[in-house]
Amino acid sequence: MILLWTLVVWLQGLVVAETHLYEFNITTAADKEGKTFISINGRTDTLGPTLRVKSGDQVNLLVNNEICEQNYADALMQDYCSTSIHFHGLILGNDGLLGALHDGVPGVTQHSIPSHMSYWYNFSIPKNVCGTYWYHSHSSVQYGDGLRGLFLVECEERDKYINRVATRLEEVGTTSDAIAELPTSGQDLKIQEEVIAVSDWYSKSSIDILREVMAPNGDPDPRVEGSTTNGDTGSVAFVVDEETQYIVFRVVNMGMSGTNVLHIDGHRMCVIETDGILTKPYMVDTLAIAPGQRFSVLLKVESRDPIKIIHGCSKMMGYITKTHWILRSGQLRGNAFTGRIRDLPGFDVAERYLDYVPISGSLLPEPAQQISLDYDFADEIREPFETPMYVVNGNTMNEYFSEGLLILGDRGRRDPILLEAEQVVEIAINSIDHMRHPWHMHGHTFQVVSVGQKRDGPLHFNDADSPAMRRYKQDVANWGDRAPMTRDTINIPGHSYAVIRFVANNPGYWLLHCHVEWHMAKGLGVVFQEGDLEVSTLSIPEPFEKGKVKQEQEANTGPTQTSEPVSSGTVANTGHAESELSGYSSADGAIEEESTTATSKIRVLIVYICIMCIVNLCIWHYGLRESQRT
Ligand SMILES: *[C@@H]1O[C@H](CO)[C@@H](O)[C@H](O)[C@H]1NC(C)=O
Ligand SMILES: *[C@@H]1O[C@H](CO)[C@@H](O)[C@H](O)[C@H]1NC(C)=O
Ligand SMILES: [Cu+2]
Repeated sequence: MILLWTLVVWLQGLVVAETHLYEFNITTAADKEGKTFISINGRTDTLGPTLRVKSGDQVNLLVNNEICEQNYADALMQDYCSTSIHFHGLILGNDGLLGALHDGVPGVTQHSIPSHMSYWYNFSIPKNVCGTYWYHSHSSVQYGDGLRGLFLVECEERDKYINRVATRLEEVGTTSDAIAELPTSGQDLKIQEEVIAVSDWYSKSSIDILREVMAPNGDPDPRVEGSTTNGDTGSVAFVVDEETQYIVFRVVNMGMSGTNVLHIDGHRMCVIETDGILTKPYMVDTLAIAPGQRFSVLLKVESRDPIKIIHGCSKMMGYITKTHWILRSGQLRGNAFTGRIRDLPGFDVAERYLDYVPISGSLLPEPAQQISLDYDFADEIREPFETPMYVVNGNTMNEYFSEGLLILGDRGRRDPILLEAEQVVEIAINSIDHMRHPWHMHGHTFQVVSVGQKRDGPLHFNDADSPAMRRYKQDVANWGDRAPMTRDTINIPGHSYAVIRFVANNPGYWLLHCHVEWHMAKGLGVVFQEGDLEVSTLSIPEPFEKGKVKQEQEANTGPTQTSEPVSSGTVANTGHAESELSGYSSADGAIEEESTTATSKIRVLIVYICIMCIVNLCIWHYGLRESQRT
């Protein structure tokens, strides 16, 4: 019986995994005001199609780079023409390839995709990856111009968890902050999902701003002039279904610079996810989201009237303020919010690292390696960049890069910082300058062991008695064996620090950098080398010319690719990429190949028949035993 049961579970595993074939035609276009932007599959705003998959699925994404077509080539800087895609927060690498090879950082783990060339990003989503992610270009300043979008990973565990939290909120209400004692299973509640993707906005295109930022007297903080929500520069409305009781908002800051703030009038939000990690439910009045960060919040819809969503996008002084709406079908918007963002209840842009803790796990053991990184803006011309740059321990990030690929052993003017393989590593990221910066780590989610308050100063592990060291020690003691907030992007206040901890068990080359796009261009980041890679065994995917591949494949007889193992759920490949890609149906710009779906259906049918056979066998078997007994 156990054998049969295992078989059924195994077969179900086969059905669930699906292959998603996507194609991005990336071009440059001009909007009504003549501003240049990057369009994916003909879209008219700076938000690409949403990719929505399940844990365990296979993603095959074909990128065709036509950014510098025709008349734009001259107007744009050459390095703006090549491209790449980074899957922000996704920790990959269970498909026999190094996860690093799918990380999408040109010069580090992949070749840039030149103009008129194509590239495949093929990877499977590990079973334990589930939550809210996004993809964006890691080349030049392309993502602010539109080469970005949501990457949502669904799983049953998450859905069930949300349902359990909602069920608990039904019992205890939303007044206390921490929500404890979740039921083991949820009630039947109507929960609707919505996405809020926010960004800062500028009247010039990013490439034009970059020219100014990189000028000899360039300001690293260009003036934020507006904000966008789900690609829209205006006010957005979320229409609630008649029977909806709860809304789960997936909130993403895809911006270039500002922290964003959300408050839902007359309501509290229950935080349940930080950057792909489910958290113990925690109620807040106002949520702060740094560039690169994601949250999921659960909202009990407590009114049938229009509900204001108050949205602040920070600029140098104050906030760009917008009012969005939660409406019932047929309702009209009311009066916009006219108050100050800073006066919102519970307003605080500091990381709530003590409150947003994961549902399970514990503090990683004492680190084997500790690194302090001091970052600052060096206000003097730095060669060969001919502009002032940011430095981390004296180096700008650009100095780690070479003409070749770090992962193939090529080196720039600085060697990557070595992480001790398989060890617990702790990094203190120290802000010497006075600004708040959001830091993003590639290849890992990390535990946020400690975050300083403004003016706590830097944390140096050999300095036993600094304000930072005292807070750090207190935090470590506080955690005991509880797991600290876990995520991949963290906002660090000025003249302060954050300490992150992770296990260096993901071989590759990884960036740790500020996610302010202008600061990254000015070198604010470092490159780590993790593990010893046997370069000779790596097979690095190459950009290719689409037309050429087609001809070569037609010349070949028989399949050019062995079909993937069935357990990963991939459809047998014919090797004819071109013919596979025809017959796309377009839903929200995200393209799924129809034959994939069809094959999945056939597989579902086969599995169904198998299960029915097993059930029949069981009935027959027990029937036999029964009749023997009588
Ligand atoms: C991308 O462009 C090619 C060539 O023009 C076209 O065949 C294909 O359908 C396009 N794909 C999408 C998703 O728009
Ligand atoms: C990626 O997947 C496509 C379509 O399944 C296939 O044609 C292509 O050869 C794969 N490329 C790589 C580099 O794995
Ligand atoms: Cu920064």
